[in-house]
Amino acid sequence: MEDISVVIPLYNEEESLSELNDWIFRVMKANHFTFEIIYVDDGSNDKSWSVIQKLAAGNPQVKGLRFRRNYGKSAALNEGFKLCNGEVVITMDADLQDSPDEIPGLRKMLIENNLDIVSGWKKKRRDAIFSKKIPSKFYNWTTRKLFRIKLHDMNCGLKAYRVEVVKNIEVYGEMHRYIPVIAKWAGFTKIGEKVVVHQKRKYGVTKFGIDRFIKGYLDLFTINFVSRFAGRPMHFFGGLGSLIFFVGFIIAGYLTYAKFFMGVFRMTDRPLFYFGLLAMVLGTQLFLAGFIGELISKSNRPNIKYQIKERIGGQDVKEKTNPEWIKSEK
Ligand SMILES: Nc1nc2c(ncn2[C@@H]2O[C@H](COP(=O)(O)OP(=O)(O)O)[C@@H](O)[C@H]2O)c(=O)[nH]1
Ligand SMILES: [Mg+2]
Repeated sequence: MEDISVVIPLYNEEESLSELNDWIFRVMKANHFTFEIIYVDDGSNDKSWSVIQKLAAGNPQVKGLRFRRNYGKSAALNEGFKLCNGEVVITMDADLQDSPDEIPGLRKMLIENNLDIVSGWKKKRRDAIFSKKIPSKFYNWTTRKLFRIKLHDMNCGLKAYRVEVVKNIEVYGEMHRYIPVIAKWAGFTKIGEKVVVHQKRKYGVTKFGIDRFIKGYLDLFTINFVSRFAGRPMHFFGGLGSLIFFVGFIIAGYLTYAKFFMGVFRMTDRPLFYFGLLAMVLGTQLFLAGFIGELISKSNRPNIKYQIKERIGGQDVKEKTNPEWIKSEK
């Protein structure tokens, strides 16, 4: 088992890779760490993969994984994590914006404070102010409030994990932005933060443009919603649906009463009539959505992974055969 696994997701970073690789080697050698570097090339269409092949030649520490097409940073991290052999897993960006010099400090903090995750904090961020810094402040604030995780820089690429953490979480979609949240649900709650240096992008261009605002923002809702209601959609849709239906029903009841006992005949002239109608239809729809959601989540149940921290004896029994005496009974 190595001391450190470095996982590097990348997309079109041919110019940065060998400089980054040399730098990591220097840091590891200087600190006498045993290590591996796992590059995950996410369907780059530049020469990134052939650079990685060259770096790997004669260096057993260098490992690589290449996707056939671009799946996104989350998928790359997820698959990279599966390969890790180290006790401590470091993730970092490939574009030289994160400094390998931070690795020993992150590892030290993780081990000495017995943490699950140490997340980097780009306190002095060397990026564009309007497209990166301000939106990022906003995201981090929202995420902090929503999930009660005290991190200033949730989406920092530079992080250190205990290996157990990365082996037990699933990062998919665009969820790499919220790994500390995912880890927290899985029960890895000891999350620390360390200020790290951040550098200007030296080569190439940023891969996360304007669309990341929209995606990131929607993911925030998804992650919040899924965390609360994925296993019980009826509690959300059914509850809301019943409530709205009930309001509509009361309105319809009142209008009916008005018609027969108060002599108000032209119900369809009243806005309230349409409102009541709409509420009842909408409520029924929501209720049905909850019901369908429930059926879907039931049929997916076996996929839910419950986190088991330790075991003493006992194993999952996959198959169960009837004992002898049942057969002999007839
Ligand atoms: N695997 C993978 N990595 C990506 C993708 N897009 C960006 N990256 C990597 O994620 C890191 C951060 O991306 P970057 O464009 O620098 O984002 P920025 O620092 O927020 O501007 C870099 O190492 C990129 O190569 C992608 O689609 N897939
Ligand atoms: Mg970058």
